[in-house]
Amino acid sequence: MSFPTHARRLGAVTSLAAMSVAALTAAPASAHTTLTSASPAKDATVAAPSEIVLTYTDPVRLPRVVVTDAAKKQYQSGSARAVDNKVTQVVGGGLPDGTYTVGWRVVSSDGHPVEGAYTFTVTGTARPAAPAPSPASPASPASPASATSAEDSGGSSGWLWIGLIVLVVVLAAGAAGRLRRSSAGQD
Ligand SMILES: [Cu+2]
Repeated sequence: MSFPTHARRLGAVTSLAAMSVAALTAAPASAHTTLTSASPAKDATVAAPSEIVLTYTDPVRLPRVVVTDAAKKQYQSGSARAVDNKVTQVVGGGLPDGTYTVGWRVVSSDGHPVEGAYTFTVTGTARPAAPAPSPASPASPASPASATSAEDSGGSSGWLWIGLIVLVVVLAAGAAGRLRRSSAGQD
């Protein structure tokens, strides 16, 4: 007697639950934010950027941006900042030429996390080859330094030479003395 009533009520509750689940999943989906534009843009070829700017359809919170090259090396510097619907991520150093992946994750205004990734290419980066002429100037003081070290290492042979010169001087003095004596004897 009470069983069919209970069953009917259970059926009603179940269908109501199913409807509300459908409503919950359908309604917030439209409120999910999406990435509308990015700088550098998706698939763009650009000079090395100093920052990544991501623009969304709605205000976002708790942004996280990771910039990686083909070798998975990361280039983001510090944390991403979110102001309204814009996320800014500073990129450390100059990006060498290559293809980079921007991986991002934000929390929508409806509380749902949204994430995505895209790539862009850097080309024509001014190489840090500019300091190349400067190694030439430290190189010139380096050569006298290596010359003195060469003299230092030849120290033992230097004493040998001094001894040899002293010997030559003594012999020459003796020869001069003999010459002087012999020439004096001739006078
Ligand atoms: Cu959502």
